[in-house]
Amino acid sequence: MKNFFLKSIMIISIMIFMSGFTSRAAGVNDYGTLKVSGRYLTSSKTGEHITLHGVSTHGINWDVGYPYISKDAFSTLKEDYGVNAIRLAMYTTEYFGYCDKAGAGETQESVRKTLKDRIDTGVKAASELDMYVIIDWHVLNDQNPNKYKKEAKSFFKEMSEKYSSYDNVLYEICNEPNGGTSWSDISKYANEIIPVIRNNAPDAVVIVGTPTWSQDVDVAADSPLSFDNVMYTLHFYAATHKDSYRDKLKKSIDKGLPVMVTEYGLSEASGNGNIDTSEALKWLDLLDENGISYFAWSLSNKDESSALLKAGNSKKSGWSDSDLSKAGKWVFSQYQKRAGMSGVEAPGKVMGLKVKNSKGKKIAAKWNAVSDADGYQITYSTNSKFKKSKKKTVLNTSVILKKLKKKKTYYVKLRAYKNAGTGKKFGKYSAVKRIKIKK
Ligand code: IDC
Repeated sequence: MKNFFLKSIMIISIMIFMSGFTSRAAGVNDYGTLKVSGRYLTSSKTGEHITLHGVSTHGINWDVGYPYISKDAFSTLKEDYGVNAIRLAMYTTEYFGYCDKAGAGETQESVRKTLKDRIDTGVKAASELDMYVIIDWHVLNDQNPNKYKKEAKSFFKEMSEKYSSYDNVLYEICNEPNGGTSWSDISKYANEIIPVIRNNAPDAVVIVGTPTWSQDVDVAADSPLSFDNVMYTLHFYAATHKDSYRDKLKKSIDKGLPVMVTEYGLSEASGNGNIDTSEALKWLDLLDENGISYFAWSLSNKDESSALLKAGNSKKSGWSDSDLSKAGKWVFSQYQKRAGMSGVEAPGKVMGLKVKNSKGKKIAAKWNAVSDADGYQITYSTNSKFKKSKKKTVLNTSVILKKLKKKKTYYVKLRAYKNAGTGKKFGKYSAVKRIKIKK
């Protein structure tokens, strides 16, 4: 009997160890701060080359952007699709951006506070999920980053101070200079902003936009900045930007420029219109061959073809295929492939979920085993739509949920998963059970 007990403990410990080892997407915990070495992003812990397969929010000042800044949304991106980084795009002008006049009932201070709170939610969610995150000063309509240089300085001073102890934050100091802004204009701006960031966060990677909506990496390659740990931005929209733009990238690669694609779309440059998956594939192949990181524009349900969710889709996390736009399906299946998640069949649906309220504000849940599962993810909330839900990963077919609120009704659902590459492949959710906490 004693022997059996010891053996079970050993087996369980090995299982727990292995699950921790194989099911966690390799991320910030493994790699630590990122560092630019030659053309590559590398891990300061292991020295490995790292590529980020990320998603950009739409503008975090837009109502089609900020609702997706949450731990639930980011964890869906990570676990279901193999995404390992997020870009928080904060417009400087347009739609009550950071440097715009405030709308009715707001002051510029209150607008800025709201935007900074959203960034904070995003940075913390990414950090808890072991994901990298870019804080993007989204210059677009304002064209020349020098226009709001003073604001940029104080913004990046504050951000780099606030997140100086975070090892997952990267700073993108000007999204897309345009309107004739030259590389020398951008360099002047960067030479003032980078020291401000470095003063607080000496090791943080800084990403610098390039002329003509961040297309001219070849121009930047001719006279790169004198700072270490800097990357240069290239953006492409596959239905508009094709061979001639890839040639610019190739030139910059030949000159050894560290490039990051902090934005790309399958659509036309407008963010709408046709989507071109065959050009997009040529791009991703070229980026992969050269170890370049990329972020898809955008995590939004706006009615435009670059949006990754279907127009008007109401789900804010936990998407399934039918919630994704054409672009979303394509982008996420590419990411799953690269994360080694494809080719793994989803496990079956969980049946027979039973819940009961055990003493001490707890729920005891059990269910039938799914034969091909590596584990289960249980989700519970006091809200029937699972808003503000909690999640727990379990290896057995039962669990006790603790620290619940007395007299509240809880909703519980569950799905099985199989480990797949750096993520998990989930099966369908069980039926939802509800239970009131009395004891
Ligand atoms: C687009 C959005 C669109 C919005 C427009 C203007 O998709 O909903 O109306 O901006 O604010 C970029 C920009 C990025 C653009 C995107 C598509 O960085 O802000 O988003 N794009 O046009 N550069 C090239 C394309």
